[in-house]
Amino acid sequence: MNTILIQRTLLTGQSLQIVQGDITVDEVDAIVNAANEYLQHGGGVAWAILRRGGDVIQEESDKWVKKHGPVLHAQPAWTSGGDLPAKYIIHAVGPVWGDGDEDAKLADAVTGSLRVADELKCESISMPAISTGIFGFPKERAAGIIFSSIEKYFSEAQTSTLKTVRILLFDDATIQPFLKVWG
Ligand code: AR6
Repeated sequence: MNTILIQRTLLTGQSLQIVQGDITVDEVDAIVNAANEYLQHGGGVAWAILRRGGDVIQEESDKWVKKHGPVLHAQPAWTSGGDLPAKYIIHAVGPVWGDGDEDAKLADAVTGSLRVADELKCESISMPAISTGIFGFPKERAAGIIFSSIEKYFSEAQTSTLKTVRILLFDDATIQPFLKVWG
């Protein structure tokens, strides 16, 4: 079961939540996958999404890359949710720690995901701790960037269908730094 640990209402009206649990069972319009640029969902949260959501997610991902090329940080891809409760999966590519310009790339992946969710007219979205697993981004630093990018996105958006943004965290080693940065 996914549990809200803490939440607040942004100045722009959306509810921002930190939720403990498993993103693959979250009942939202869209979940974000922490993907790589070729959408080869072999490990981490991507693997968990594929396992529960079915092969159709990899098939749709392969078609996307064939059509559009490798996925850019600022322009996430999207597929159906397959067998997941979520209608859509937004495949965001975060930076690999050490590749350079990581903070800006992570911010792009977060705001890009929110923009795609708005294009898909979603009211709710869940996002994992992008880049903080296999890609090695330091967790506290990622938390600060993820929170501030979300606020910046809404403060700059003309309109948004989004009402709820859930930061969906799986493990204690990630939850603690995110709660610390939250304040
Ligand atoms: N629900 C929510 N969060 C989860 C779940 C889950 N079911 N499972 C893991 N996490 P990672 P990255 C957390 O490594 O660092 C893949 O191979 C996990 O604990 O999934 O962006 C992709 O295909 C961590 O906090 O993503 C890419 O090649 C967070 O999700 C590469 O890994 C992100 O960890 C992307 O690496």
